[in-house]
Amino acid sequence: MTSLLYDIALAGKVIASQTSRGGLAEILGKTGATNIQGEEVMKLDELADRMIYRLNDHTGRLAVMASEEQEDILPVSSRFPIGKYVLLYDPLDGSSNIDYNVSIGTIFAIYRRLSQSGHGTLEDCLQKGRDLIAAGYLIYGASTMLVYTSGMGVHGFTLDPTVGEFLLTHPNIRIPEKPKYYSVNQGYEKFWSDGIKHYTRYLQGDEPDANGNFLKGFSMRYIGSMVADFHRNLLGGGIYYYPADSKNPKYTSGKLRLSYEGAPLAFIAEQAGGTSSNGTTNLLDLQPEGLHQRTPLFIGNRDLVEKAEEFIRIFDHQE
Ligand code: FBP
Repeated sequence: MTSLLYDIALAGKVIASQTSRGGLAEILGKTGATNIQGEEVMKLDELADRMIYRLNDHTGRLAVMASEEQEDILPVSSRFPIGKYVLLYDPLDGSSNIDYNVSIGTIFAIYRRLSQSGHGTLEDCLQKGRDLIAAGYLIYGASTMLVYTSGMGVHGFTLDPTVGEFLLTHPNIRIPEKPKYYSVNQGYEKFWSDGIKHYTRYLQGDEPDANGNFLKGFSMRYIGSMVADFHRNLLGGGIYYYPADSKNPKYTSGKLRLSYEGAPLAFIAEQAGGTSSNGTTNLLDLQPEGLHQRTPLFIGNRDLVEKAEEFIRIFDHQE
């Protein structure tokens, strides 16, 4: 598994070498294609997707892969040995920010295969987050970082471009008990349920909880790249949420994908002392039904996530 993490780190270095050159690298803009999500594919989405696949399809470590950019599972070519691990990934998170030099990232989730032998299957890719053996993300920002967990704490590494290596800079990351931030696209407020509207006013300190307690009010920060918003809250304390909304018929059950966005970040949050929810259930306990299944998502400090569940229970009658 360590070698698999190295392969992912190498893909991250290659992607970082492109993102850091931005307009110089002819890497900005759209390809003109639309992906399975119905989203316009950015050139960097395509490059990152190809890079991660190519750097992992021949190593003999993987049985199957799945990507946000590809409709179906990605079997390992029969030309190469087939391994025991399963890799799911969002090659480029925060695509809408690529052309604006804003932090973006890559998210990955690693499972052990369930199928006995031969090519991996869809079932291998539809495992609950509780069965993750490792998960992490790369963030391409002021510096490039790799943050991961294999169930023994969360550790952050920073890419030293002078030696081309990720060096340990953030050992054993713990979400600070005292949160500072809430992160949500408040531009969509009018499309939210009552529970989410009341909860957001609670985070702003404008409304009490069920026990009549007011918060002092948190600072709102929203980059629009989940990896970057999650990373800030992981280090500074806070909650990121993307609830279901009525704005887009596609997002009535949330925008973000359970298998390669929600579950891996939920595993990291849990390992760092935080938690996650879809509004009623921990994301790690959700059984994915489809590769690109969407979910409402609340992730960060445990008490803030549990508070979200409480407001949803009270105002949206979701027992
Ligand atoms: P992708 O870029 O991988 O599709 O991820 C979804 C995402 O960009 C998140 O990173 C981000 O938090 C969210 O969507 C932004 O959505 P919106 O523009 O609706 O706020």
